[in-house]
Amino acid sequence: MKVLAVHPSGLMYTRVFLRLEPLGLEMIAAVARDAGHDVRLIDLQVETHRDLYRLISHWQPDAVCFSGNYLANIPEIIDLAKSIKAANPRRFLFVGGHSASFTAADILRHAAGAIDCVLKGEGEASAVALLEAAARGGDLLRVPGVVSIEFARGCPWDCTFCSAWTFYGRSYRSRSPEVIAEELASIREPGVFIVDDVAFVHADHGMQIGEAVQRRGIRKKYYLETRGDVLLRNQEVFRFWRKLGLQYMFIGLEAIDAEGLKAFRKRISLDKNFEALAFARSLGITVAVNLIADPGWDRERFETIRQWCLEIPEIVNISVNTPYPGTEIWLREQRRLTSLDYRLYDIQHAVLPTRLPLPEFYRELVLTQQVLNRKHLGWTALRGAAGVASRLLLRGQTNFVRMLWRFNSVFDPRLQLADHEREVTYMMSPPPGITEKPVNVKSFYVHGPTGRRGRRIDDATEKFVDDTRMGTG
Ligand code: B12
Ligand code: SF4
Repeated sequence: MKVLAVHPSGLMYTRVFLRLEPLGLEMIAAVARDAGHDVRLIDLQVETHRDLYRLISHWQPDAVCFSGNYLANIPEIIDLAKSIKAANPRRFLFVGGHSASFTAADILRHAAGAIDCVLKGEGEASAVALLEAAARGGDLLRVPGVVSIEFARGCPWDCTFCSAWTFYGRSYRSRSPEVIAEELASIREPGVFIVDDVAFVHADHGMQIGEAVQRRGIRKKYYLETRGDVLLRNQEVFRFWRKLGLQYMFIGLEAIDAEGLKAFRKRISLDKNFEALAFARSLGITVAVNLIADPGWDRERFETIRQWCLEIPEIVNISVNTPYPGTEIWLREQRRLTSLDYRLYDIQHAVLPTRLPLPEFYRELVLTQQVLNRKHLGWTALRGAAGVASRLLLRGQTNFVRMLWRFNSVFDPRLQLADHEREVTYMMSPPPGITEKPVNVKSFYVHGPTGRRGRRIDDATEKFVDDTRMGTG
C-alpha cells in the first residue's frame, strides 16, 4: 500500500521556540515501511497544506494517517481528513497518538465517516496489522535540524496535570544501550533531543548508554527533560553526560510555592527543586524551567513570578494550567471549563475562568513571558550574541535571529483573546462530571496499568519513586 503519514501544523510554542521532527510518527512510518509498504511522511510544522494536497494528488496514497499528539491540532486533522476523504472515498484514513487516544470517540464523531479508525496507544505494534486489515477490504522525508531519540518510554510518577503516565499505564521501559548508541552513531545532525518524559530515571541505564556513546567516540549536543529530584539523585549520570555534550535541560518546576507543588502532586519540595537548579548551574548546563500559571492568578501573583524569574539566571517558560482529557484534573477540576474548543488547549490559552478579566489575564501573562523573553532574547542578549548572530547570518542560518524577533508577533494578548471568538466547528465532549470522591486512576489509562513488572527500573529506583509518590496507581 502507498501510505502517507502526516504531522499537523505547529502550535504557538513551536512557532517561536523549538520545532522537532515527529519521532512517534516516524516510528509508525518505519514499521509500515519495514512491513513492505511504500511510505512517505510530510510534516506540516515545516510544510504547508498546499504541499500536502499537491503530494496527495500526485502520489495518490491508498492510506493517510495523522499524528494526533496535540489536542489543539484535532480540528485541523478533522478538516484535512474530510477533504482528503472527499477527494477519494476509498482511501483509508486513520489517526493515532497521545491526544487522539484520549478523545477517540469524539474524533470519529466529528469526522462523520472521514476517519476510518483511531488507533489508541503506542502505534508500532498495531499500525501494520491495521494497514493489512485495510488492504484486505520508504522513503521518509527528513526534517533538518535537531533530531530526536528515545532512551526510555513512560513515566512512573503521576502528576495531576499530566497524561504521560496514563498514556503509558505508569510503565517505564528502557531501550538497549548498544542499540541507542548505534542509532546515535547513525545520526548526522549535531543536535539530539532526548524525548523521554523524564530522562535518566534509572542511573545505571543512563551510565551504560553514556559508556556506549563514549566507546564509539560519538560527540553531539544533547537536550533533555527531567525532574529536579532525579537530577539530584543521579548527579554522576548528568555529570558524565555533560562531558559527552549535554547542553540544554528542561526541568518541570511547575510552581514556586509548596501549595502549588502539592496541588500538582509533583512530589518534590521547593528546596529540592532549588538545589537541583543550583546543581545544574554548577555543571554549566543551560536550564529552562517550566512554571504553570493558574487562571486564578491576580496581578500581584504575576508580579511575584516576574520578580522571581528575574532573580534566577535560568530560562523560564510559563504555560497555563489546562485540564487535558486523560489527566486527573480533567475529572477533578472544580471550576467549569469556559471552552470546549480544542484549539484553545495548547497551554497558552485559558480554558478555566480567570480571576482577572480575560483581556487583563492575557496582558499579564504575555507581559510576564515578555519580561522573561527580553531577559534572554532581548537587546542585552542580542548585544552579547551579536557575534554569534552575525556569524550565523553569514552562514545563511537566520533561524536564531528570527527567533529573537518572532516572539511578539506570536505571543500577543489581542491575538490570544481573539482566538476565543473564533467559530467553533468541533467541540469536545465535556468531562463526565466533577467529583471530590477519590477517582479510580486506572480508569484514565489507555491500556490499563502493567504494575511493577511494567517498570524496568531496579528496586532502589522503584523505592525512590514510591517515596515521592502517594496513594494512586
Ligand atoms: C518531546 C515532546 C515535545 C517536543 C516536540 C516533539 C514533537 N516533535 O512532536 C517539544 C519540546 C518541542 C514539545 C513541545 C510541545 N509540547 Co510536547 N511533548 C513531548 C513528549 C515529552 C514526548 C513526545 C515524544 O516524542 N514521545 C516519543 C514518541 C516515540 O512517542 P509519540 O510521539 O507519543 O508516538 C507514539 C504514540 O503516540 C503513537 N503515535 C503517534 N503518532 C501516531 C500516528 C499514528 C497514525 C499512529 C497509529 C500512532 C501514533 O505511536 C507512537 C509510537 O509508540 C510528550 C509527552 C509524551 N510522553 O507523549 C509531550 C506532549 C506531547 N507535549 C505536550 C505539550 C502541551 C506541548 C506544547 C504545547 C508545550 C508548550 N509549552 O507550548 C508544545 C507544542 C509543540 C507543537 N507541536 O507545536 C503535551 C500534549 C498535551 C495534549 N494533550 O495536547 C504532552 C503529552 C506532555 C504532557 N505531559 O502533557 N513537546
Ligand atoms: S514527572 Fe509528572 S509531569 Fe513529568 S512526565 Fe511524569 S507525570 Fe508527567
